[in-house]
Amino acid sequence: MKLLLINPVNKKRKGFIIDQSTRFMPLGLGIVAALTPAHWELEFVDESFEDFIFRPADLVALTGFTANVQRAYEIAAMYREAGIPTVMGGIHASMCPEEVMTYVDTVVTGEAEGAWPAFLADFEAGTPGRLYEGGITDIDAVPRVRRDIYKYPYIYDLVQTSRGCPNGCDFCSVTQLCGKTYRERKVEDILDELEETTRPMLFFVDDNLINNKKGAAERAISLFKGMISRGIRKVWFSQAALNFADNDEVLYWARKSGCNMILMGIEAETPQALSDVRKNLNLSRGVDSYNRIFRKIHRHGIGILGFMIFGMDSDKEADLYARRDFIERCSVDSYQCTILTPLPGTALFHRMKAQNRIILNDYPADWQQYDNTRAAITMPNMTPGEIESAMHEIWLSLYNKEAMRRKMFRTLWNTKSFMTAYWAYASNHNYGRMFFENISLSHPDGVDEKFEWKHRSRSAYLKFTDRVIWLIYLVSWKRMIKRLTA
Ligand code: B12
Ligand code: SF4
Repeated sequence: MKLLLINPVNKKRKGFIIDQSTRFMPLGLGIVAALTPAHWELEFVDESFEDFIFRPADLVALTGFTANVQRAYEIAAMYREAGIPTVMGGIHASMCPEEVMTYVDTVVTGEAEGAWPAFLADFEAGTPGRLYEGGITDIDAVPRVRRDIYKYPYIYDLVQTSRGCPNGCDFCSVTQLCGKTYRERKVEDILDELEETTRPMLFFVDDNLINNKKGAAERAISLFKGMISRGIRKVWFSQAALNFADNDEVLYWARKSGCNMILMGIEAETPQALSDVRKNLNLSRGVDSYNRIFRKIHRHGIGILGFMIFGMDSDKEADLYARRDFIERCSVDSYQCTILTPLPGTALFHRMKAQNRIILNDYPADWQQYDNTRAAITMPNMTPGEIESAMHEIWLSLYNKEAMRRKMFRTLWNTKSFMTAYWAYASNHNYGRMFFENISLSHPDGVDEKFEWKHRSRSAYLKFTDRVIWLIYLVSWKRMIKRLTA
């Protein structure tokens, strides 16, 4: 019996995966593979690397973000036409099971651990059901990810050390998908898994690496120390909240074990905008704490990738530009600047639906636009056209080469780390690619593929900093790459 595992990718929105460094292994399918008995032959296809073409199988399993689901349905249609059964799980299937069921034979909601074995047993017995609810799994029952399926040249290994989040922010589906309590894997088990990883880069995909449970900081420290004592040498990244900076020992050991950058939900710089999206975590710390926190993290050589949201209910055009100015001024090193989007299953989605404010509502076709770069809802103070065109200007001003260079040199100054400065710079390029997908060609003053202004001659600043970068390269780059790949 052959099981085909597929990660579909939206054909219209490929900006984020143009660069190899932003093609990530779908960890969920590695878990599905691990839960599948050995008598099944497995084949995995990731559309971030190759366009899918039909290939024979006995069962086809799909995963999918909302923005990719239309493509999942196209692939499922090929197989249904050929009479081959299809099953889909993951975030979109969990939030919209009724819709998904019209396109595939079986839907699995929630975590695969609680449903996949039962589904496969029914399938093998010739009696597969239409819907299986995996719910929330006992964290000790999570199997080791089958990493042998990831045959593509991903740059990062992905590892998850915990699941869940109690915060339930308005725009986020994590609490609905992963539950309200943090479930933590045992440190020894994580270290064993880390020893199986092969890539020099590592991304801990936890939503909050240092959660608010008692002992979370000690757990993190023992993980980082364990990485060092077992000789697990990685350059790593993770998501965390503002409390990441609370404990100097955490920061010290994080850096020592290879932490390069922390991805953090900053969202906004004013209490009003934060309370619009119920970002209570940041409200409780206060927006005045941001810079102190960033400085503390920087002192350990670690960079900050700030997630920022534009288009809160109270936002007027001037507020969007004020947020842009805050990003330029504050010391976040890399920035993801998205438009508030009502992802299905979130509190925001339900509220917007009840208020009849969703304008991208021709489902499933419109799901393709739910990648946080489009105005999907109406706003009290701006029209969708106004917010989109303001965002185009904001993206152009933040992700052109001069702006990104300025940030890079500031990162270098703040962290004293070339590696951190380089990754922050590279991440900004990656986000630039994602945001410019719609606009760089059409905008009269847009930027070219090198992120430089199309109709302006190269600035003296760029010419000068090119030389500086070249010098840095000569002195330290090769040494660093060698150390990284040793
Ligand atoms: C890591 C991560 C990323 C990474 C890597 C993504 C990747 N390819 O893996 C990066 C940083 C690139 C990323 C980017 C984005 N992300 Co993201 N990301 C996550 C995060 C934090 C963890 C995902 C993960 O690996 N989990 C661990 C695995 C094991 O869990 P899992 O995939 O859910 O799989 C389990 C179940 O879902 C199920 N399952 C999954 N697939 C299947 C298939 C079958 C057949 C079955 C039976 C079961 C099953 O079983 C698995 C095991 O229990 C989630 C939040 C979260 N906690 O889920 C957000 C999340 C998935 N991201 C989200 C979003 C919106 C984005 C962005 C669009 C944001 C943006 N604008 O930048 C981009 C999209 C970029 C792109 N074009 O791909 C949303 C998706 C919401 C939605 N409805 O689509 C989430 C849920 C966060 C949120 N805000 O709500 N993301
Ligand atoms: S945004 Fe972060 S803190 Fe808020 S619910 Fe999602 S994962 Fe939790």
